[in-house]
Amino acid sequence: MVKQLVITPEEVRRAETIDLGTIPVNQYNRTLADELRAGALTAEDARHIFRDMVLIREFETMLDEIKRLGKYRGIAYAHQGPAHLSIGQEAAAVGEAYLLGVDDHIFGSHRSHGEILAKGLAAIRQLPEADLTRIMTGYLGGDTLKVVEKEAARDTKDLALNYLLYGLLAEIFARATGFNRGLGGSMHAFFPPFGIYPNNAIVGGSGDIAVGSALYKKVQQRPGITIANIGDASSACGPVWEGMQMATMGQYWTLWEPEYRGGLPVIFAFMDNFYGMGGQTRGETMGFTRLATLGAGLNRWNFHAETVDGNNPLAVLDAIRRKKTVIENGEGPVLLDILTYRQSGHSPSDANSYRTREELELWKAADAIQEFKAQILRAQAATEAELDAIVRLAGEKVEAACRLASDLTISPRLTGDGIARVMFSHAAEATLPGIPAGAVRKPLAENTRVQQIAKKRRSGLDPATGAKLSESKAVSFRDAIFEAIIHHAYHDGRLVIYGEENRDWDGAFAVYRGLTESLPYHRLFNAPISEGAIVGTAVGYAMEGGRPLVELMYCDFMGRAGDEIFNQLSKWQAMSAGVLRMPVVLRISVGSKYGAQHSQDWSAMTAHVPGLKVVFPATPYDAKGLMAAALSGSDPVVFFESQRLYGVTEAFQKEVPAEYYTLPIGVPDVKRAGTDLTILTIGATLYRAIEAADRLQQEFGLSVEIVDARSLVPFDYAPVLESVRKTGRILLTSDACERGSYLQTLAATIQELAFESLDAPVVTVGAKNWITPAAEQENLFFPQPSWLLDAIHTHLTPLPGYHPQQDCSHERKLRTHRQGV
Ligand SMILES: Cc1ncc(C[n+]2csc(CCOP(=O)(O)OP(=O)(O)O)c2C)c(N)n1
Ligand SMILES: [Mg+2]
Repeated sequence: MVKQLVITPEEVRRAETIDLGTIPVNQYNRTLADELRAGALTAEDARHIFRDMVLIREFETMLDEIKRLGKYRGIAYAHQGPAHLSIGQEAAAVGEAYLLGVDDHIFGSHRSHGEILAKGLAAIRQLPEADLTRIMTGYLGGDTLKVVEKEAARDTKDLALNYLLYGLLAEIFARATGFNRGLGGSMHAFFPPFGIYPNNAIVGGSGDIAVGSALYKKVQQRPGITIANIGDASSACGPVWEGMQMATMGQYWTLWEPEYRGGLPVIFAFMDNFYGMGGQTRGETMGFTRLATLGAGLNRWNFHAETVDGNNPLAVLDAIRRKKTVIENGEGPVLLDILTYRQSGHSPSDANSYRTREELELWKAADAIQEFKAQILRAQAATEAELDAIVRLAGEKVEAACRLASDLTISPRLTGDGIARVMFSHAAEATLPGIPAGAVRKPLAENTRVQQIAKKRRSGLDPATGAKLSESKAVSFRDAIFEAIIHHAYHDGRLVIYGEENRDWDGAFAVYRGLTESLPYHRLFNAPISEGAIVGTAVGYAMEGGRPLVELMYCDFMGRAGDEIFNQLSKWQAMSAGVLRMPVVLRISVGSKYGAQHSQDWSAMTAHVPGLKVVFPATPYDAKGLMAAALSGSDPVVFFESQRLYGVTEAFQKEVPAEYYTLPIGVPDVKRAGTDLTILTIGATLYRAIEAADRLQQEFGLSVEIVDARSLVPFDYAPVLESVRKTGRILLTSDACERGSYLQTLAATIQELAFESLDAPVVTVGAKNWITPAAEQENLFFPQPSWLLDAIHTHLTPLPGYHPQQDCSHERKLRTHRQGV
C-alpha cells in the first residue's frame, strides 16, 4: 500500500525563501493585582502559590543543611546519597504545576524535588478527599501512610500534604516507606497517582520518554498532557532532539486517521537556569542566546516555542494555560524556555567556582519568593502576618517529615532480597483485553498474508520424503513471528507497533508484510531514524499502561539506543518498586553478510544489564510461542532474531500450530537427544551444531544431545545440567564474539554447577574477537560446523583419525588473548 504524499519536482524545486516567523520572549506583563482584577486568579490562589514555593524552599534548605551540616533544626542525620537542589527555581516549578490535573503527567530530571512537590501540592488541592484517602491507603499497601498517620493532621488535605513531604523525603533517604521504597532515591523519585512520573538521572533522559507518554495519550485517547521537565544543558542531548523529532512527525497531520489527527500533547519545558553543572549553556557550550530558538523550524509553528520568566510564577502559569489550549487545538507539541536561576550549588558540595559572587547576589536580590511576596502585599491578597504564618507552618511541616524519615525504626530500609523481588513483574496475561472499534481495518481472515500462510504447510519437512521445505511451501520463522504479532494486534488494543520502515516497507525483513493493510496508522507507523527515541518512547508508552512493540533493524544500531535500553527500559520497574510495569517488546534483528557494522550479535550486552528479559529463538515454533509470551507478559523483552533464520521452516516440532500459544521464557529446549556429549547453542548456531552432530554420528558414532538456549535471561539451567549429567561433556556455541559473550557466562555457571559430572572442561566456540569481515570471508569469523569438531577433538573427546583444521590449543588461546584478539 502506497502513501498518497506525492513529491513533485515542480514543487520542491521552486525558488522561495523560508520565513521562520517570530518567537515570543518574556511577553507576560501583568501583575498579580491585574490577575485578581481580571478574575483569572483569586487571593487564595496567590496564597497557595506562595505556600507551595515556600514549602519547596524549606524542603530544599533542609536537605542542604542535612548534606552540609549533618543536621536540620536539631535533627542529626547523615545522608549519603545525592541532593540536587533547586533553591531559586521554585517559581518555575509552582507556576508550571499550578493548573495541572492528575491526568497531566510530568517527567523530570535529577533536580526535581521542587517539581514533585509543586505537582503533588496541586494534585492535593484539586482531588476530592475521598480520592486522596483511596490513593494513600492503596499505594504500596498503605506503608507510607501508616508512618505519616503518626503525626497529627487537621484534615485529609493536611494529611495528604504531610504524606507528600514524607513520602518524597523517605524516598530520598532510601527508606522502604518512601514513594519508591527507596529504590529511586533523590534523582528518580516519583508518584504516579499525582501525575508525577519518573525523574531521570540521565541528563535529557526524559526527553523521549515523555513523548512516549504523550503518544499513549494520543493513541489511546486519554485526557491530559505530558510535560518533560529538562535542564537547559539537556538541549544538547540526543534523546531530547530525537524526542522532538518524533513529537513533530508530519504523519500526525497528514496520514493518521481523522479522529487521531493533530500533534502530540507534550510540552518540552526547559528549566533554563543557564548552567549544566559548571558549563554555561548561553555563550559557552551551546550556540543559542535564547534556548527557545531551538524550536524554530521543527514544525510549521516553530514548536510553539516561547521564552517565559520562570522567576515569576504567574508568567509560567499563564504560559501553561495558553499552551494547554494550543495542545487542545491539536497543534502540539510545545517548547517552553523557562528562565530560572539555581541559587543553590549543582549539589551541596559545589564550590561555585564557575560563577561570580556578583551574579549570585544579583539573583538573590531578585529572589522569586521575595518578589512574589511583594506582589501579594501590593495586591493585598494577604497580610504580612499571614505570609509569616505560612513560612512558619512550612518549617514545622518539613521538620516533622525530616524527623520521621530520618528515624530508622520508623522508616526502615528494604531488606533481604526485596530488590530481587521487584526486578521483574512476571505477570503474564491469560486473556487479552480485545480491541476498540477502528483498531483494525479488516477482519483477520481477509488479511492477504494470513490467507497466504493458510495455504502453506505447517511442518517444515515434506511428509513423504522428509526433505526440508522452503519458505514458499511451509510456514517460516518470519511467518511464525508475524502470526503471534497479528494475533495480538487483533486482540489487544493497547498494542502499537513502530520502528523504521515498519509500514508500507513491511519492516526491514518482511516480518510485517500484511500488517499495513490491517492496521491503521495510529497502531502501526514508521518512526524517524531515531533508534533512541524508538526505544525511549516505548518506555514512556509502557509506563502509561500501553504495550509497544518496537524494532531496531540491526543489532549494531543498539549503540544508538544504548541509554534507552540499558538505563531506561531495564530499570523503571525496579526503580518504581513494582508500581510501574514495562511490557515493551524490542525486536532486534542480528545481521550477517553486511560487514563490521551490520553483522554483530550483541545479545550479551542486554543479558548483562539487570532488568531485561532476553530471548533468542532459532525455530519458527519457538519464535511464535516466545513472541506471544513476550507480548502477553509484563516485563521488557529484548527479542533477538537472526537474519539467517527468517526463511527457515520448522524442522524440530511436528508443526507450527496455527492456533495461538505461548512458550515459557527462560527454558532451554532439547532439540535432539543424545548420550555422548552436549552442545548448547544460542540463536542460529543451532543449525551448524546439527550439521556437526550429524558428522559426529556418521563419522565417529558419537551421539550428540543438542540444547537450544532459546532465552538468555531468565535461564533455567536444569535441562542443561540434566544433559551434562548424562553426557559428561559440553560445548557451547554462538555467533557473538567470544570475549565477554553470554556463552562464557553460561560456561562458567555450568562448570560451577556441574563440576562433579564433567569428564572434560566446558568448551566455548564463539566468533572471533575481530570486526565482522565481508560476506565472502564470514567463514573465517563465525563458528562453522568444522570448528565444533575441532574443539571437540582437541578438548572433549579425541575423534579417531580426525585432523583439526583450526588450532584450538591453549597456546593459541593464550597468544590471541595476549594480542587482544
Ligand atoms: C547523560 C549524562 N551526562 C552527564 C551527567 C552528569 N550531570 C548531571 S547534571 C549535569 C548538568 C545538567 O544540566 P541541566 O540539564 O541544565 O540541568 P540542571 O542541573 O541545570 O538542572 C551533568 C553534566 C548525567 N547525569 N547524565
Ligand atoms: Mg541547567
